[in-house]
Amino acid sequence: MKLLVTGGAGFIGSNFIHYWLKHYPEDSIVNLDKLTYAGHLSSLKDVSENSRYKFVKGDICSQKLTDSLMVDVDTVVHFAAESHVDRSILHPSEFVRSNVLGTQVLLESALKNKVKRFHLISTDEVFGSLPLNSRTKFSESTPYDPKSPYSASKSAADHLVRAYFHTFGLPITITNCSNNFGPYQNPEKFIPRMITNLILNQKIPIYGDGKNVRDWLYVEDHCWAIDLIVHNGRPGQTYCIGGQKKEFSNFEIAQKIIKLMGMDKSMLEFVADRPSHDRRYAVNWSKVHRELGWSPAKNFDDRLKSTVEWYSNNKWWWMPLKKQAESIYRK
Ligand code: NAD
Ligand code: TDX
Repeated sequence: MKLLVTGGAGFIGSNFIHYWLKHYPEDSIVNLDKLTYAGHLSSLKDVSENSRYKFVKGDICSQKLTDSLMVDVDTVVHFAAESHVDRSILHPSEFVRSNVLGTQVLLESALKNKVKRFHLISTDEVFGSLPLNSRTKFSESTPYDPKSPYSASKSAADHLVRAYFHTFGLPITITNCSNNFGPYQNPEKFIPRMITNLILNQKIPIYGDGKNVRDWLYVEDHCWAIDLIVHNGRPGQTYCIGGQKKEFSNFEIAQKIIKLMGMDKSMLEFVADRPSHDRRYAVNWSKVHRELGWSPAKNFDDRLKSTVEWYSNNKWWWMPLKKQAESIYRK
């Protein structure tokens, strides 16, 4: 396969590029990334000299550029987006530009160049929020009900991608996945923020009452799900990907991290809540399990432990990003 990966210098995209080059020695990848504050070539240091990998710095909103890059690829895996909910509350317009317009520009190029598969990475946040203490989960048939400018922009992208399937027959697939965690995640996000704060002996801030629940998906498990869907998923279909068997609140996760790092509860601090803070996400991933045999390879506690180890052993990667990551929270 010849892949165009967008947003490959970000968290999930860089993990995906590592994964794909390792598992598919015949394939080549072009990585198109604008290198916003969230894109880091340091995440791709190990593969930068690989002859099957090429980096192009550029914007997915540039039709001329995306047209030219798609001439020679058969598969598009589209990660590029503004991805941070807190930032979307401060600056919504960039979310509409990259997440909505950027996706439509890519779809146009994919159609012109007759790509064999256009895969969009979307989020479970498009489905809104679930009540605490309920057993309900998001699935492929859950109605859209986005609550933040981020999730609204991702919803619009999902609708556009499906419209290109119905209207023009473009062979698309979409994954709506839950919260990812693992190596190379920006320290502005919850799990890496907690770990890196503790390494620096700083308190860890919990929004509101700490009872909010997320469905945590280890990034490598997510890459495997995308792999299965890009190869064997049915065109036009959406697949929900989640990682959790047992649910944990943000407070419980913070306590697990504190324990893994040998610290005590005095490092926890409750702070003001995020506006319109979605209460609970939970994903029913039975479709991808049933059709393609996917399930998370290890349990959450093992994955959390290896994530703590990765951040402890790779300060060179996150330390230069930490100051900027924290500055967003002072606004
Ligand atoms: P990220 O913020 O770490 O990386 C995004 C990447 O996209 C960056 O490298 C950035 O430079 C690039 N980018 C942004 N705008 C661009 C543009 N206009 N042109 C070219 N490149 C651009 O994001 P992530 O956490 O890796 O998320 C990847 C995708 O997965 C996103 O679409 C996000 O909505 C989705 N997603 C993420 C999570 C999660 O937990 N991280 C969960 C569900 C879905
Ligand atoms: O300091 C914090 N304290 C805190 O309590 C931060 C940064 C977050 N939180 C809470 C808010 C959420 O309930 O932790 C939870 C996770 O927060 P984020 O890491 O910001 O993720 P979330 O808002 O859930 O969105 C993420 O998952 C879905 C990704 O950033 C999105 O790109 C993805 O679509």
